[in-house]
Amino acid sequence: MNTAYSKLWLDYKPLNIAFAGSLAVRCTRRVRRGCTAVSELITALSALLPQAELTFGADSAVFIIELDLADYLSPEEYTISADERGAAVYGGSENGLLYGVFAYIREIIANGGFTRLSRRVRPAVPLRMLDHWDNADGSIERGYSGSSFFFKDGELLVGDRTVQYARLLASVGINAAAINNVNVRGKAVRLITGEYIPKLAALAEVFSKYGIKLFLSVDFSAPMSVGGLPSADPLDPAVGGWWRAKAAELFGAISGLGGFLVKADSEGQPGPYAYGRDHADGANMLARALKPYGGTVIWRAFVYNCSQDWRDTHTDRARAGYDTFAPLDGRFDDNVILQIKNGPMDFQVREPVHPLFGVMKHTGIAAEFQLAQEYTGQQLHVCCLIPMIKEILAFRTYNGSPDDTVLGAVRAIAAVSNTGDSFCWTGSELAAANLYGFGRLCFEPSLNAEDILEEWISLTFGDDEEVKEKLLYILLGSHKAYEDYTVPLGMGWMCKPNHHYGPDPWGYEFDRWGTYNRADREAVGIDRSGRGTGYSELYYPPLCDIYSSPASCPDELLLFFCRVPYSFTLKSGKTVIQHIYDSHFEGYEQACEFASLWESLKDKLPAEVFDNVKKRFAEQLRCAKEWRDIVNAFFHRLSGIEDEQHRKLY
Ligand code: GCV
Repeated sequence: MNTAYSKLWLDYKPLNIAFAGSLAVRCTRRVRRGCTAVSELITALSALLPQAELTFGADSAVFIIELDLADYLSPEEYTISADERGAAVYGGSENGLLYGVFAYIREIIANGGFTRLSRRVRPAVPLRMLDHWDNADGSIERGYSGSSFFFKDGELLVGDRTVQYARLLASVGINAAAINNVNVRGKAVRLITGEYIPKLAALAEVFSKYGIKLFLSVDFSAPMSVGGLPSADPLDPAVGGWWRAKAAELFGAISGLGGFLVKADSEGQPGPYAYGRDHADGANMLARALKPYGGTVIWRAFVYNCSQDWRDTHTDRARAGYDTFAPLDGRFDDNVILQIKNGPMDFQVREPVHPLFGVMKHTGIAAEFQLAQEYTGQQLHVCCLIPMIKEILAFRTYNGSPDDTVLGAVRAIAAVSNTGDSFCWTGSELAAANLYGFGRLCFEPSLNAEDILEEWISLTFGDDEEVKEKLLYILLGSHKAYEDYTVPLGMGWMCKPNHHYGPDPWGYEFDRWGTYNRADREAVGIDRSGRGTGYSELYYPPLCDIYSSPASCPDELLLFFCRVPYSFTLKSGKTVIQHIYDSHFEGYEQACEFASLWESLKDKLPAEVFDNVKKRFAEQLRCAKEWRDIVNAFFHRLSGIEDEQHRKLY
């Protein structure tokens, strides 16, 4: 494991103000001097104002930090009241206080000193989580930032880097992390055994100091693979008993354990189907084992038939999650959270919002995003996901609830982490914007994406206006550019199979994964209306009507929902084929502009950062060009229709 790491947005630099004298920090009675909030405040103040003398407990304190355990603040809530002379930060618990301290530090940096400020903030959702797909051998499934910093050769690692990671997460309000891959393989199956418990307890202790609950991905068949039982049938009393004993052992030894994350009956993972049981039977059995300890089972809704025949035009992978879980609504115990991917397929650059968010009204649900850029350029391409995440959280399901948005429906928001042991944690420095922004958005979804990104840029790169302006432009335009030069109009899945990088328009077309574009000489896209697979009917009105007709379906999702001839005219006034050509040329041009803007910042950025991202831009341009030329050639040959602008098509 690479032990060197950057501090990312927590790399505090001295403020550019003349400040001498002393700063007094007073903690009221209930705040422990050694608590994390106090130590983070001290760390920040000493770095921001290195010339100041820090003292404790003076009556005329500059900083007062106070714990409010009464009714006034909820546990993770904080208030800040500050002026030019100092601040009082209150928290509803030590965690709330910690969030308040980090928020106040951000303000000091943003304002270049102490200013008047009054703020009361509570997180919008109770569980804000990162899911690591780290394997016990140290590799990371869909990892683009090096190796795991949690595991190496079967060992669990707890060290400085773990502490720094916990700081990073807490500073943006993330309060839970599942440390291992949902595909539980190899030694990870044994993570819930005595072999790992002491290290897990040490890790959970680090996490707890930063208000982070530890989650473990578990193998549903662990009663067999670990326990030696003949079955993992969730309704078999011996199986339930085994999990109860296991929960007692784990929760007894690991304080700060949050619960289990489970991928069952999906892509080869074991699950309740083997015993004729359903997902509610499976999830509830585990939930009951965890219940006495306040534990939570996070059960994934990513379940579909991954062995489809391309000739089968009736089975629609997009329907699978809904068809499996909607009938189970109301059957899950209250400590089960059903984790639903943001779209019905698999983290494509553009998908409709998953219809399960509207229909699971009697189930605790979580939205799952993917910061790891599996289908969005693998951290070699810049692709900022924050505006998209914000848009999805604000999406209205029209399910009749007073707050009918995705945000209003969820109890948790999770994301597949984009981290690894690379020096900058996320492979590319620019990908850290996704990590930062995800946490900030989960905590305060009312913030706008632009403000969050601007905040991240200043904390990471300082206050230079040119840097801020150019990076903001790149980040905000990056998702559209990626979509344009890869798979516009909601087509999805034109990437190379398995590793999901680079273009291959028919790579998935005759494969078993249920991911088709069905492009032929006449038309492209899939009819998912009532005349086709019926998927669009899984949405409440008016969405079902909007999505079911090419005349009303938004352009950006047209080919996901509808099958149309290449000559079909979009709302933009262009034909489908012309849009495909134009977007590929424009997306590539846009990527070139981003690369040259980056080049222009050479003298304003640290050399290692500049070089790392520069190399990635070179690859992005190579790959974007390849996407442009291959996808355009593919559709040109199929449709036989010329580009109106007579650009070079291969
Ligand atoms: C962890 C996709 C990815 C898999 C991933 C899976 C999931 O299929 O390609 O690598 O497995 O999603 O979310 O479980």
